[in-house]
This record gives sequence, C-alpha cells and structure tokens, in this order.
Amino acid sequence: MPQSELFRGTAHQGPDPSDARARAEWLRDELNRHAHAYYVLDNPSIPDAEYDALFAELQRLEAAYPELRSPDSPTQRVGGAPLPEFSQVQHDVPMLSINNGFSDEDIENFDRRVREGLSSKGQISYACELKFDGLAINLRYVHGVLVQAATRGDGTTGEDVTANIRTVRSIPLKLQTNNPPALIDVRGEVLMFKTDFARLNQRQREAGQKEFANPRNAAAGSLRQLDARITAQRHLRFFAYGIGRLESAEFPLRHSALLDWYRTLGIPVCDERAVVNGAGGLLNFFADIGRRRAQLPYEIDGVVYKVDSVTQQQTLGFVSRAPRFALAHKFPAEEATTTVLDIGVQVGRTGALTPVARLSPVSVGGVTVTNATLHNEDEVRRKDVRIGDQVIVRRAGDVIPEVVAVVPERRPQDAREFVMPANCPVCASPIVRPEEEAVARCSGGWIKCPAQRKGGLLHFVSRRAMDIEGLGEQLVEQLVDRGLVTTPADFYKLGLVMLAELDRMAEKSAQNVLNALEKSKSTTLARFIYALGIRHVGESTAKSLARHFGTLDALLEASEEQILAVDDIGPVVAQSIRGFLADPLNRELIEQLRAAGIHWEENEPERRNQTLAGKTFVLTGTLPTLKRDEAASMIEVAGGKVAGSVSKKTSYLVAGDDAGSKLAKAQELGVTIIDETELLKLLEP
Ligand code: 5U1
Repeated sequence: MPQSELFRGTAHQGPDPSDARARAEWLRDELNRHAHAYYVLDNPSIPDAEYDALFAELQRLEAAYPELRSPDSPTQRVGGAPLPEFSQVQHDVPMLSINNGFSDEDIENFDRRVREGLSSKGQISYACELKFDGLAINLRYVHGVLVQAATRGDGTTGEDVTANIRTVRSIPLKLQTNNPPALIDVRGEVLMFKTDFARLNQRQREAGQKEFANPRNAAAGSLRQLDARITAQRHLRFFAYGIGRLESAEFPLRHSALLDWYRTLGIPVCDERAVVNGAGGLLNFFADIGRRRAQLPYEIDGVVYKVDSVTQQQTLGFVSRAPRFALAHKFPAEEATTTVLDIGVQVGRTGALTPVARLSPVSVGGVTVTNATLHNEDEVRRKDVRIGDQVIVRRAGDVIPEVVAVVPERRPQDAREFVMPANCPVCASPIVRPEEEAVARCSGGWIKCPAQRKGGLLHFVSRRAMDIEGLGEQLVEQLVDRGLVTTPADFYKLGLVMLAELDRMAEKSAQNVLNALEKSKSTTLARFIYALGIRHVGESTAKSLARHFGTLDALLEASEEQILAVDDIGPVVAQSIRGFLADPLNRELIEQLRAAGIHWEENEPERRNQTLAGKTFVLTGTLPTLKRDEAASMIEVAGGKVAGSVSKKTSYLVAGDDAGSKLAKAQELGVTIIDETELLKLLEP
C-alpha cells in the first residue's frame, strides 16, 4: 500500500497467536477488510505500517502451517511462479455480447422494440451504466471465496486467469457477508485507470520496453501474463456489471438491485450509473456522460442500457448471442487506422520542430484527420513510425490528433525512416538540438523565421492572451506574408482600408477586427506577460509574475535572483524570463505596445509574509480544523519548510489527535511541540 496516514488508528489484537488457525482466520479477515477500505472505498482504515505488519505475520503463520493457507488469503495476491499456459474454462452460462447503437434513432428504435416486446404502453425503466474499455471477466465465488476467474474468450470457453485476478487489489478474495451464496458468477470488466496507464508506459519507456497503445491493451496484456507477479505490478481495477450462475440465493428482481447487492458484498461497482425512464432518459444519460467523459479517470467507449426489471429481461430473451434487453450506445470511435503518406516538420512559435505524420484522410470520432503529431524526434524513433506504415491514430476531445502506434505486421517493404532536416523548412536557418533536450529548434528566431513569427503573433492574439477576436490563422498568415505585420505592435497600426483589401475581408469584418484590437488594449498584466510568448512562461507563471511584481516596471527591473523568488519559478524559467527581458528588441516591442495604448491596472507588489523562513516543521496526527496538506502549504507560503520525519533540525512538531511515534521522537529530542492554535498564531503576519 502507498504511504497514507489519513485514518484514525484502531487497535489490532485479535485471537492469541498460540491458536494458529484462529489467528490466521482473523488476520485474513482484518487484511481483507482494510484492503477493501483502501482500494474500493478510498478510505484507509489502518496505517500502512500496521497493514504490512499484519500481512507479514500472516505470511509467517502460513509458512509455518501450510495447511492454513487458503485461496482467499491476501498473501495469495502476490502471484506465484509463471504458468506454462492458461487452461481453458467452460462458462456454465455463456458470456454474451451486446448489440451496439450509435445514433439517437438507434436508441429510439431499441426502446420501441423493447416496448413492443413487452406489449407495454408505458415508459420502460432502464438501468444505465458505462461501457468500460477493458476486458470482460467472470469471477466465481464458492461459499463466498474467489475460486476461479476466467476471461470471456469466445463467450463459451475462456482462459483461466485466477492467479492474475488474485493480484487485483479491488477484487475481494472473500465476499463481505456471513451468508454468501453457495456459488455466484460475478461478471464485469477489468480495466486500467488513465493515471496507472501513463505510469506503466513511463516505466516501460524507462526500461526500454514497448509502450502500450491504450489502457485497454495494457489491461489485456497485463491480465494475460503467464507470470502473475507482473500482473501484480500493473494496478488493474474491476467493475462488476452482470451475473452468470447463482446457487442458493434469490436473483435480485432488478438489475440496479443486483449492483446494489454487489456493493454490500464488497464487489466494486462503478458509481456512474442511473435508473431512467424511456428513450429520453437514455439520451440524457448519454449526453451527460459524454460531457464528462474526458474527466473520468478511466476510458469508456460508450454507455450501456439494460431493462431494469429482470422479469421483463426474461420476457425479452435473446437474439443470437446478444440479449434483446440491453444496448451499448457507443461514442464515435476515437481511434482509426490509416497510412502515413509522409512525415513533415512543423515549426512552432519558439522554433521547436514537431514531426507531423501526413495521413491518408481518415474519419476519427466524426472528424476527418489528415495530420497527426509525432511530438518529437525521439518519439518517432521510440514508436518506430516510418513513411508508408499503417498506424493507429487517436483524436480524443479537443486534443491534437496523435499517432499512437504502428501496426508492425502491415509494414510495407519500402517503408522509409524519418530524417530530421538539417535546416528549417521555412527559413532555411540551421536546426539545433542541445544534447539534453528532446526538441530540435530552428535557430532563425522571430525575425528570420516567418513560421516562428506567425506562431508568436497567433499566440499574442489568442483567447487566453490578448483575446483579439477575428484575427485568425488565415488573416495573420496574409498579414505576415504581405509584410504588413512583423511584430505584435504592428497589429495596432493596421487601418480599415488596408484590412478590407485582404482576401475574404470586407469593410464590416475589417471594422470588427479594429474594434477587437481597440478592446484588447484594456487588459491585465498577467495576460500581457503571457502574450509576450516568453519561453517556459505559461498562463500560471504569468499570473505568478504579475501577482509578485505588481507592475511591469518592477518586473523589467528584476534580477534573475528576484525572479527566482517568485512562487513555482525555477532557475531555467528565471533565466529564460531574464534573457527575454534583457533583449533590446523585446524591450522595444514592450514600449511600442505600451505606446499603442495597451494598459492594465497596476498593483502593489505582493508583500509576502515570510515569518517562518528558516523554520522546519513536522506535522503528525489529525488537526482539529486543518487538513494536513492545507497546514503544510500555509507553512510553505510563509517561508517555512515541512519535513516528513523528526530530527534535531526540526524547529516545531505540530501534533494533532492520535499523534504516534513522531510525537515520542520529538519529546526525546526536545523539539518544541505545538498544536494547531499555536501554529495559526505563528502564521500571523
Ligand atoms: N456496463 C456494462 N458493460 N457491459 C458489456 N454492462 C455490460 N453488459 C454486457 C457487456 C458485453 O453484456 C451483457 C448485456 C450480456
């Protein structure tokens, strides 16, 4: 378990260790209970160190008395020796597939068919869930103990992945009930969360191993490992959504009740579900999830609707291999396969060269994609993308389409490797790539390179910078190509006649641009700093600079050390800012922009309370009102440091309720111990 102390301590005693069987049983139950609190409820109930101690005790007991080792023991999650191969499992009740719908019309037709099948005049009640992009799995519990896990396979025969499934922490090895069914087949999806996927790919990269194209492939690849020890490192998750065989228990009468029951048994069920009425309810659920899809911690490819009443489900029955009572409403595919016709390079506003795959046009998520980014030269090599390859292209939300992976078996014999050009394709200046950087750059700069100029100008006018509506890519391109605009200050010299003469412009649109330019003159210092396009200065750094210095003149006069004192600004960023502001051309530009009338409200520089500078704090226990991270950031803002452990260098130990070993150590070392009230006093300016 990762470090966490966000719980209230509990006493852990249990039966006398001399009664090995009773002790082992108690340890198993305790560990399973805490693992559920941690992995399913996200609410740790015991310190990590205590969990580890209980775990180690159970391991010792099982080593001494192997007959006490049971399949539901948490020690069995770790994964044993590699399997020679997966054995086959026959599903007692076939694992069906689900029909797909894509349009509103498909959904309305589904609802109509259901109503006709049930001869119903009223609205149907549907259980709505997510369609996870993972791997379907059957978990068999006999008398409450997980005894077998199998993949869906062809629906009739799957693979036995029990050893691997035991390593999935959120799957209970034992159901949380004193009265389990004699047998239950729980069905659901094994998946990998987006953050775990990103971490896995980072580890793969660092180890020089192949990255996974998406979380689904990563989940499938991790589950179908012959060595369960590898699965154990992959952090898979599980959500239940169905049932197969059930013995000696009543089937719940509604699908939604089945999922509620699973919850009580400790089986993970996703919270993103609802019971709705009629086709309108289904479409509302789809729209709501669609809006929030990008923010979900896992990938989904649609939502699933099921008639909620199990009696009605039975009446509707099945067509071939899919039930009539269910439908997957799919989002338009975010990935598609196409051919790389060429690999070009695009020059950004900082001169960075981005390799871009020119693609045979393909529809991805309803949009035709002809270009996809390859990020940088190293990425092209890592993914081994060559001209002529078939590639998987991904376009998710507003993100620029990217090449995810090559389909290696479809590589033509004459596929060509990409070569980074030696000279800028736009201005012919030499390309440079410092050894420690992943990015190659055009050395021409803003003056020589029209691509950098256009990029910089577009950044200047963009919504989050000066927010000049109407100055889009095509117009900026024309203005630069005709030599009408070289620096942002030139925008403010444009006249009506000049603008109206440009392609696709007329007097009205020209006037709109002039109005937008006029409006942009009243701005904020943060926007202005961001608009300058200083390398490494994004919106948040620009805001910190504006807050810290208050006025542009204070920033212009600041030394590199003074810039370094700004929140979240490190040496590389400070050097870049200082370098930019020291350049006479940039100074001139700033003065021209001010002379053009750009203005903002100037503020007092931030007077920061640095009363805790030089002091080191350690936090322990539960504070009455502040959360641990709140207290830590308040100390840091006041110039203090927060350390994880007590030493002679600790200035103060801030102790709350249930303070443990840190309190004893502080007492031993004579460190000053204070409570939350005393901390708040110290924080007063
Ligand atoms: N949430 C969910 N996903 N999913 C996939 N429910 C669900 N049900 C399925 C499938 C294939 O099939 C049953 C309707 C048989």
